[in-house]
Amino acid sequence: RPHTAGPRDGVPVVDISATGPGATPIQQVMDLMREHGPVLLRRLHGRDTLFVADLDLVTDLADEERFAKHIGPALENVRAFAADGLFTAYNDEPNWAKAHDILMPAFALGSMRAYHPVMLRVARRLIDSWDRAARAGRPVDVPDDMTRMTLDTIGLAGFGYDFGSFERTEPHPFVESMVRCLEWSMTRLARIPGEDHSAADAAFRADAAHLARVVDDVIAARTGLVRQETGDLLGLMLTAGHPADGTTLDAANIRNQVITFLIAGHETTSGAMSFALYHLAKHPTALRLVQREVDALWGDTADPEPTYEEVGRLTYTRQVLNEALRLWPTAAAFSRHALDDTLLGGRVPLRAGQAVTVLTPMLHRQPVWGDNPELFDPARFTPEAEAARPVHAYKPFGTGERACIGRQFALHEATMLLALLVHRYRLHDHTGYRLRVKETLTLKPDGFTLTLTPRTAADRTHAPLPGATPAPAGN
Ligand code: FDE
Repeated sequence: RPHTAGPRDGVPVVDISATGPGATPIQQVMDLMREHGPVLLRRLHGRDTLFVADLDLVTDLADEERFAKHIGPALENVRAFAADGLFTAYNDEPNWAKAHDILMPAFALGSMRAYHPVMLRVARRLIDSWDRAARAGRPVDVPDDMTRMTLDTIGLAGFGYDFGSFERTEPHPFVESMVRCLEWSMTRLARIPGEDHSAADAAFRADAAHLARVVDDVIAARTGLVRQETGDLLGLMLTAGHPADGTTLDAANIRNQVITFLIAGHETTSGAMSFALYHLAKHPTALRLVQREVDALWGDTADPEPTYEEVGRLTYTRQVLNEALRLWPTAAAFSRHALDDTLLGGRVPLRAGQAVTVLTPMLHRQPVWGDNPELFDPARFTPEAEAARPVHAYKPFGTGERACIGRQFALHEATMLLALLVHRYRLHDHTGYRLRVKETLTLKPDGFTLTLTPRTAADRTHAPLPGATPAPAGN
C-alpha cells in the first residue's frame, strides 16, 4: 500500500516506492486520484511527479504564455530512439520549429483528401481479413488487427512503404521492436537506483538499431536513383524547403521524423479504434445509432466506396470515437513546465522549469462531465454539448502548439474504418469481455476479441429505437 506523507503546499504526497508503478502506471495514478483527489505528488525512490486532472489547473496549464510542453522522463526515454523528431524535440531545438513548419501543411484538414484512397485501401485489407475470420467462425483480435491497419496506413500514406501486416500472423518485426522500445521507455521509469539493467539496455539498443535500419531502407527506397517528389510526408521531408529560408530537413532528422510518425501515428490510433469497438460491443443503443448513420449513407450496398466528403458526414460515428477517447485517451498523459515561477491555478506554487503532468483519463472524468462520468455516452459530443463545455475539459490530443499534428489524420482514418465495420458486421462479444487496459506508454483493451457475422438487408432496415431520442440527422 502506498503511504502518504504530509501534504506539500496543500498537495497530497503519495510515496509508491514500496510497490513501484507496476505494469499499469497510468491506472495506478487514476486510482490514487480517486483516493486523494485530482492533484497529487507521486514520489518514487525520491523522484517526485506532480500529477493534475482538475479542470481549472489544466485550463491554466494551457496558457502558452506561462507554460510549454515538457519532455519528462518518459519522453526522455523515447528520445533514445526518436531523438529530435517532432514528438520528442525540445521546444527550443531548431529542428522542432523547422519540421513543424514544413510538415504542418501535410496535416491540414484538406490534405486528408490525398490520404483518403490509401486509408480506404488498407481498410479493405482489414475487411478481407475479417471476412475470412467471419466465414471460418474464428474470432478476431481487435487491438492486433487495428494495429496492423494503422501501421500499414501510416507506412503507405506517409512513406509509400508497405508493411504488409495482414499477410503476417505475427506483427511485423518493426512493430515488435517498436513495442519493445516503448516498453523499455516505460519500465525504465520504474527502475530502482543501483540495479543492473545492462541486458535490458543492450536489447533496447538492438531494437533501436533495427528501427533505424528499417527506416533507412524506407528512405533509401525513395532516394536510391531519383529524389521522387510525391505528395506524402517523406516526399515533403526530402524536398520541401522551410517557408522562411528554403532549407530542407537533414538526413538524420528525417530518419527521426519517420520513426516518430511510425510510433506516434499507429498505436494511439489503433487503441482509439479498439476502445470504440469495445464500447460499441457493450452498448447496443450506441451501436444501433452508428448503424443507422451508416445505413442512411450506404444502405444495402455490399461494398460501399466511402468518399472523402462522406467521412465528414459521419457525425455520430465521430462522436463515438470522441467518447471512446474521453474514457480512454490512448496517449494518456502529457507534461508541461512553468516558464517562470508561478502559482498554478492561483493555488499550487511552481518554480520556473518545474513540470506538471496532466492525467488525461482523470481530466475526462471531472465533474464538468456530469454525475456519471464512467458511462459511455456519445451524446456528450453533440455540437450543442461541445459548445456548452469549457474547451480544456477534453484533451486527448494534448494542447497548444505541441498538440498532436496527426489529429485529423487519425480521426479521418478511424471514423471511416469504424463506419465500414459497423455497416458490414454484427459484432459478437463472444467471451463476455471484461475490460483490461494494457499500458505500453499507450493504452489498449488487452485480449479483446470479437466474433463477426455479416449484416443482412433485414439488419439494415431499422425499427424505431425503444424510447430513443431522434436518430442523428446524418448531415
Ligand atoms: C502529439 C503528436 C506529435 C508531436 C507534435 C509536436 O510536439 O510538435 C506528433 C508528431 C504526432 N502526435 C503525430 C501523430 C500522427 C498520428 C496519426 C497521431 N499522432 C495520432 C494520435 C492519436 C492520438 C490519440 C494522439 N496522436 C495523441 C497525441 C497527444 C496527446 C500528443 C501530445 C503529446 C505531448 O504533449 O507531449 C500528440 N499526439 Fe499524435
